[in-house]
Amino acid sequence: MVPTCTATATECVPEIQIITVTAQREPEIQLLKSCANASETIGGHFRLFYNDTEPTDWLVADAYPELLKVHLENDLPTKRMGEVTVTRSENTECGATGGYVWSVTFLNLVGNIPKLEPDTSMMTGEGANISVEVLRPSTVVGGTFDLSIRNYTTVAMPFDVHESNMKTALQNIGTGDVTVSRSGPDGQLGYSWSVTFTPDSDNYDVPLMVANGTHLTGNGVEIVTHTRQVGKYDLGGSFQLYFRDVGPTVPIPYNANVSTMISALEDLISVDDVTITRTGPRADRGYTWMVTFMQVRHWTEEGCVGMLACVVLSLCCAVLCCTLAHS
Ligand SMILES: [Ca+2]
Repeated sequence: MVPTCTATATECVPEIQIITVTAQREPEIQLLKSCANASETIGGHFRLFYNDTEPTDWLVADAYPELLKVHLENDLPTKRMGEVTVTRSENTECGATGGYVWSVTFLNLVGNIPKLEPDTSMMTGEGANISVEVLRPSTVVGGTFDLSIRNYTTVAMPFDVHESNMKTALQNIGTGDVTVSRSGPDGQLGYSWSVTFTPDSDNYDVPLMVANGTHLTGNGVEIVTHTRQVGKYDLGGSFQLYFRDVGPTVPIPYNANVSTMISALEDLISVDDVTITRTGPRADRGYTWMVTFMQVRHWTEEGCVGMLACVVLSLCCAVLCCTLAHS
């Protein structure tokens, strides 16, 4: 009877690395500047549109900042404006009387924020108008980045690169087969990508990708990579054997040579003499030992030597199984 022990890599763990782009939120500030032709006096009313919604109520041309705040926050449908702060100062660049600058800070809105659009048709004073300028834009991520692995660098990829394009860019620098999934964006248009490396015997614990974000734009923009799951593939570690419920043997390395295997088995009191042939390594670094029992203790009436039983000690992503080859 010849039990055969085979150590086989059956399931491996893919490496998963995460790339994340973030930026720091910075509230947008828009300036509303009222003016008219030189030596005119500004009066009447204006109102403001935001993002094509219904406008605010009509506001007096010299509206106090508190009044503008209340109307911006409450008049616009669905209150998408969120909270704002408003300050007001005289428009010293304006030659007319009654020109003001309102500074509106959007405390809640993120991403691309449309400009407020004034309706000045009810203002008085020749040439009366309100201009809008963005003093400080809300943070949004833009630009490009690249990734390096094993000193090979991808082409530059846009800040929102589609997963299939990132897959191609990575595979073009020799990563092997990868799958990419993108999530996001967050309020600042920052995305994150999860890259899964298909493990094979040469490529499983992949070096961490290095991200270069020097061409990304946005306040405090940052790109980081980290390993979510370390890839595993190869055999390693050791195992122990029992024979006729006797054991275990000393730990036997996953790649034990014939003499190591023989002495481990013959040290069992249930085994006197075995011969072993070893084949391998296979592509997964596993070996097969064919054990022929020349003499064992306590030959049973059935004449059966029984099965080798196995205990696996940290054989990485491998299953050690004993199979009966023939009797
Ligand atoms: Ca790794």
